[in-house]
Amino acid sequence: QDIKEDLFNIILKGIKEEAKDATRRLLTYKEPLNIVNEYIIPALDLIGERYENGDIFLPQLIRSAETVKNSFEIIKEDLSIDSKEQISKGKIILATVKGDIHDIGKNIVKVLLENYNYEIIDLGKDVPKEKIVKEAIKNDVKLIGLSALMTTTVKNMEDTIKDLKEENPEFVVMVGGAVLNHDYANMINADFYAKDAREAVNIARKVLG
Ligand code: B1M
Repeated sequence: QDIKEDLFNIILKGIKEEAKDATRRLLTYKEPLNIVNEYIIPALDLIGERYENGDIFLPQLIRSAETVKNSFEIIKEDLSIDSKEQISKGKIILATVKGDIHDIGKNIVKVLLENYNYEIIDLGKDVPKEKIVKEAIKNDVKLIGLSALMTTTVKNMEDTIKDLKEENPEFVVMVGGAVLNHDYANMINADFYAKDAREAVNIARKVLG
C-alpha cells in the first residue's frame, strides 16, 4: 500500500474521517515535520491551484482544510511528546493579520516554537493591528510573529509593523506566509522573514536565545 498516496489523496479529496489514521500510520516511520512538508503542504498547494483555476470550489477547499486540521491534531500530539521541560526561553506573540483567516501555517509555527520551549501568546487569526500592539506592550514581548496568506492582507501586515515600530522601535517582527518572500518582507520593514516553521525557530533563537 502506498501510504504517501494515501494522506496526499485524502487531503485532496477532503476525506476528513480518514486523516487521523493515515497520519498515525505515517508517524510510525516518518518525522512529523516531514509529513507536513512532504504531504500536507504539497496537497494544499495543489488544492489552492485547482481552486484558483476554477476546477474546484470553496466547499471542497474548506473540506480539504478541515482534513488537514484532523491530520495536524495527530502531528501536534506527536511533536509535543518530548517538550515536557517547561523552562520558557521567552515569549513570542503570533497572529494572522486582520482580514486573513488562514491559520494552518501559523499553527504549525506555534507548535514547533512551543516544542523549543518558547512561550507562545497566540492571538489567533484576523487580528487587528491595535490588538497586536496592545498585547505586545501588555505582555512585554520582544518578538512578534505575523502571518499573511493573501496579497490583499499583506498591506495589513505592513500597517501592523508600522504601528509596532512606532510604539517601540525595539520590537522585533518576524513574518511568514506563502504570499511573502525576503524582498517583500524587507519592503514592509519586517526584521525577519521565515520561509517555514524551522526558520521561525532559528530566528527565535537569534532574537531570544
Ligand atoms: Co484560502 N486562499 N481563501 N483558504 N487558501 C489561498 C491563500 C490562495 C492562494 C488560494 C488560491 O487561490 N491559489 C488564495 C489567495 C490569493 C491571493 O491573495 N493571492 C486564497 C483565497 C482567495 C481564499 C478566500 C478569499 C476564498 C473565498 O472565500 N472566496 C478565503 C479567504 C478568507 C479570508 O481570509 N478572509 C479563503 C479561505 C480558505 C479556507 C478557510 C478554506 C482555508 C484556510 C483554513 C485555515 O487556515 N484554517 C484555505 C486554504 C487551506 C488555502 C490554501 C489552499 C492553503 C493554505 C495553507 O494552509 N497552506 C492556499 C493556497 C496555498 O497556499 N497554496 C489558499 C499550508 C500552510 C502550512 O502553509 O500558511 O504558507 P503556509 O505556512 C507555512 C509557511 O508559509 C510559513 O510556515 C508554514 C509552515 O511551513 N509561515 C510562517 C506561515 N506563517 C508564518 C509565520 C511565521 C513564520 C513562518 O512567523 C510568524
